[in-house]
Amino acid sequence: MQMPLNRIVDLMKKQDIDIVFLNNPRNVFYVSSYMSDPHERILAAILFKDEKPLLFTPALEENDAKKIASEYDIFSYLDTENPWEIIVAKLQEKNVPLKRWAIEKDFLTVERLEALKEAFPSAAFDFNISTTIQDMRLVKNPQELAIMKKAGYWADQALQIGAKALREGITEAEVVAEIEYQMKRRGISEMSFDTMVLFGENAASPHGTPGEKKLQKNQFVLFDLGVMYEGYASDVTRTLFFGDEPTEHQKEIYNLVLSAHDEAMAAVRVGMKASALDAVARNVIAVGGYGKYFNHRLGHGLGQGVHEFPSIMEGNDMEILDGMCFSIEPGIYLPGDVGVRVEDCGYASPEGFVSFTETPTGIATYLELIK
Ligand SMILES: [Mn+2]
Repeated sequence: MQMPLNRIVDLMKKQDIDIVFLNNPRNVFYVSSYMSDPHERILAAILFKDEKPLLFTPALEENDAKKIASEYDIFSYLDTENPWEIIVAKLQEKNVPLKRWAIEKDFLTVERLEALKEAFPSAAFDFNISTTIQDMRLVKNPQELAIMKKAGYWADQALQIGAKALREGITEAEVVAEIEYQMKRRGISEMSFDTMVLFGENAASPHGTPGEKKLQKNQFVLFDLGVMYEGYASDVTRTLFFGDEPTEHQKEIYNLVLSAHDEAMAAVRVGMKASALDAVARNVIAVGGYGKYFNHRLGHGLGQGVHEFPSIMEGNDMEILDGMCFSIEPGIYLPGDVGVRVEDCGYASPEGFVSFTETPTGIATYLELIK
């Protein structure tokens, strides 16, 4: 598969774009492999049709960037300098036509755009490269998939740590703290979102907040978590049964969610519509009598962020492509009673869905994890 930088240069030739200006750090990472959060400073990748691309970094990052973005000409600025003057001077030095610009309309601030317009008064800033990159990011290449598989491995590890921390009386917040502490000790510096651990009826809110609730026997424990690994996110949910024997009601809800999850996983085909996949899981839960308690979409895309495109939901007739990454996460939420969700993320392939996470999914998962 062609690398992102080359694909964008091809697009520039086709669309007659002279310059692509990227300053969303995720997009900069996507085209250069250099990842950084510059905060209020400027980080930019600047691409041309026939010239070596430029990477503009704060001076303190120049050496790090040189090690990674080897195909770029790297230049930088000090905090005491005006970054725009340096960028403009560098571009003028290039002596190439800079008539048509592609910019990130969802990211470039009005202030920065005005500075560019002032420096290049006869240029057109009309091409929105954000949507192009968003579409490119829908499909991951084999290297990206390999990294995401590792991110999934660490999410599985985090679930195991969480399961082992469970005991009567422990609070949700304490379990969260234990997971994140142990992950940091293992070198995972960032979770992909706030770790969620919810006990019993607290899990009936799909986006609940862990707090002081103490764990009691014979409750469900919902874990929803993920890590950032080499710039990519993982995301997994397991609902564990903590106790001796689930009630018939608990089993009914759990197994219905699990069937919806399993049937949706098995139904994934390259070329099917996202909405059709959502319908597979939704139908299982509706037939089981709990349709109105599955009150969110089946899944979301993920990659460098934990919520990207595509949305796996009713109304989205986008075709699922080979290499598209997304979650399958049906749930049933009965207010004041129980909440159950089972989630795996993976990608569509000609052989079907390939999951990034491997933690078992049955109602006895807790026992399997603490073995
Ligand atoms: Mn998710």
